[in-house]
Amino acid sequence: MSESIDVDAPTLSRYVMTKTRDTDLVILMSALATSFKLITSAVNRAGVAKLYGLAGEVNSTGDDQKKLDVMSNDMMINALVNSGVCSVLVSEENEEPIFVPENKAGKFCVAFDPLDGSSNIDCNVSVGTIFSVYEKAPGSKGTVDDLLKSGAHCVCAGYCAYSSAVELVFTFRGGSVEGFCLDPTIGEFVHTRLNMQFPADGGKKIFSCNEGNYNYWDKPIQDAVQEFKKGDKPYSARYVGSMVADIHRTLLYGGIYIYPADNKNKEGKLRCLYEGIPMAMIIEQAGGIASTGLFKGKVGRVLELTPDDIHCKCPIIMGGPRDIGIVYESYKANG
Ligand code: AHM
Ligand code: MG
Repeated sequence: MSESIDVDAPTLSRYVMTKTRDTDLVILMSALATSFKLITSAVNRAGVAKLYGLAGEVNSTGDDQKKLDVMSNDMMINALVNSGVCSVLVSEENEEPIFVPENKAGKFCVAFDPLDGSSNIDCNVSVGTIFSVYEKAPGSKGTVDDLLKSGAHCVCAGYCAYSSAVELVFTFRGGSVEGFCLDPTIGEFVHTRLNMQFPADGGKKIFSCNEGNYNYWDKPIQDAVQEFKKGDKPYSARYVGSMVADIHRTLLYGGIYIYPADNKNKEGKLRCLYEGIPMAMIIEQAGGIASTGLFKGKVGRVLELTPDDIHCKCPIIMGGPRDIGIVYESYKANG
């Protein structure tokens, strides 16, 4: 029998069912996986189906919406509302939260960026979906307060990268980080990366940031980035401009990813609830560090932030001790 045919495929649903007896969580993960497959199909067919370009609307943060943004958002909302296990949905593409009708409501609240990296859509560069999941407080009918909690309350977080392959990476609270590839021949996510770990030695010497913003950064961040470029063997610069792709590479290869606060954007650019917290949970549960850098008077963890608005932003500095240490040293040196 051919070795490439797996008669015992370790699928996503099998993994989830072995990790939890919570059937609502099994249903939720299945609904999320369905939406990722639908988004994959739209992204793959974007050229032939004429899905590139603007939809003519702006989203919650004032960005122009692309046709694929809108479509991916609808795919996620439809899958999650009809799963019967969600009460509140927060999407980057919707200014207001979405409340699931009572007859379909369940215990989860999900925040997501349906298609992150929109600026890369039309030139066929990797994009991704990012999500975080919370549970309603006992007795709550489902309000935004069920989501406006620190990362310590996040029960599941992950991302799906749409690239040369489609990869889903997620973690349950307190658990390991696991990776699944979409096998197009069976239409299922298959477990391909077990217990993903941030490289213990810091991994490849890579820094990833939008250096075009250099003049807006504060001095400690400027100095740290200069430090990465010093010496005979300077770090390599790698920046896709799609957070999912940049974080996926950072998790697999190591290095540091930086989107700091700056003079123009005092809170950074990335959204706390559906970009910062889920990625921080992945990086930390894989053994890395997810810091805000200096933010609101202190240097803290992204997972300690409590969002005060569903679309609020936070600075993000993620990597291992070797490289985050260089940023911390720079804060010390600059007083
Ligand atoms: P988006 O949610 O509108 O796509 O913006 C988020 C994206 C991230 O994926 C990426 O890391 C960042 O914006 C890039 O920003 P910049 O173009 O300022 O470097
Ligand atoms: Mg986005």
